[in-house]
Amino acid sequence: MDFGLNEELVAMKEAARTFTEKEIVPHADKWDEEHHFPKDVIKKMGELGYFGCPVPEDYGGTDVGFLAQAILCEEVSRGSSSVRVAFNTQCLGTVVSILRHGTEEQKQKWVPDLINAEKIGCFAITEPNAGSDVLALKATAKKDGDGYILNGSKTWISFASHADLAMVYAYTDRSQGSRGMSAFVVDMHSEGVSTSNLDKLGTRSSPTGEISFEDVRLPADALLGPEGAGVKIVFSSLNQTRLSCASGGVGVAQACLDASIQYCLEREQFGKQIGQFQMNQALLAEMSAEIEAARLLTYKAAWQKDQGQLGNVRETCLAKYTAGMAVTHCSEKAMRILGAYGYSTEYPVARYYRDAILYQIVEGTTNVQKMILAQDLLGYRKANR
Ligand code: GRA
Repeated sequence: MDFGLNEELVAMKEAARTFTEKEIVPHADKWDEEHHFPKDVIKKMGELGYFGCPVPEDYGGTDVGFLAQAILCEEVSRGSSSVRVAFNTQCLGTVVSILRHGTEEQKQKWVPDLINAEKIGCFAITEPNAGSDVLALKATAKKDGDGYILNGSKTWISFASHADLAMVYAYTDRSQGSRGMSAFVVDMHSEGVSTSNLDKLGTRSSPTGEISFEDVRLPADALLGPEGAGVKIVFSSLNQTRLSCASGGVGVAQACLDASIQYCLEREQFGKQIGQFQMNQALLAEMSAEIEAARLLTYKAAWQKDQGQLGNVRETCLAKYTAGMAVTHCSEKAMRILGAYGYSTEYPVARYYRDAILYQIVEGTTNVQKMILAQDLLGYRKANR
């Protein structure tokens, strides 16, 4: 067992930290305030290969793996939780499924543009009445000649209003239950597609919206995998996107700890640095323990994926759950250490606090992660596939 990162990973981590410090950190609060989507920065990340880590070189990737991507994702998230979302839209929630289930033509057609961020991606699972209960989604894709006609409404879709391509899940045959769901790659510029933006508490430079599909004509090659494979594709895709939530949570938690340490060393009260007070010391120590645990679980889940275990639902849930808890605890502790300055918009801690809670909601709530883990422990439903 080796807990050290190799030289290549250390160099990538340092380069990502420098990139984040230069391109993201100075602007992140302003972008958040203005609800600005930093598409140019996402494009730069695409050009640097950030989204192509688990992608073979034949499709324009760097093939350095999931662990490498998790490390980059943590560093980026340390600067902006909003920018982190691009790891899912450009790779884990789109490209990884296309690589696993697509034909050679489909891979060539979509993968290079998504990982370069030449095209913006999104993935559309959630509907107004289908959140945790994915199988309750209502969108339909009816066979029409060679292709399909897509109808339905999706909501809470990251990057919806900027997306060129969407992974869309819809029923092709309701009578088949879960086996009647199919996955499609939809050109978002097709006739009948419209989007609208939603407002939210945090992660405000990652636009989130609704998508309406009204009699959208899909060509035959929009179907990913065979008809009916949608349920397998969606759950295995969530098992990859949850990895970026885990590393994203670790990144924001680390940003909370960094800001807390800095403030503890700067601020003086009662004639000494506030870092001298044991109650503040306890908060820092607790934060670092939770972050380290979440980071190790995240590295483990990513490492397993690099060994080919893309069905490691249990370990990915453990990482996502632990990181989600760590980041919310750390953001609250940072707020307590910074006091009124934490609550003010002068320091980024207020943004971390607003962004943190998302990690307990998105890509399967904390309760869903617990359900998956407990059902596996009890032998009711095996998590790893
Ligand atoms: O036996 P079968 O053929 O009916 O298939 C079942 C099962 O074998 C079927 O799905 C299959 N399956 C899987 N296949 C491959 C289940 N898990 C996997 C897997 N990992 N790989 C139905 O399975 P089931 O166990 O009966 O499902 P269920 O009881 O309906 O649901 C279980 C559960 C609650 C855990 C699941 O639905 C779940 O994970 N829900 C959470 C959904 C979620 O994470 N939603 C987030 C949506 S995306 C998002 O938030 C992003 C938004 C922001 C953004 O755009 O970034």
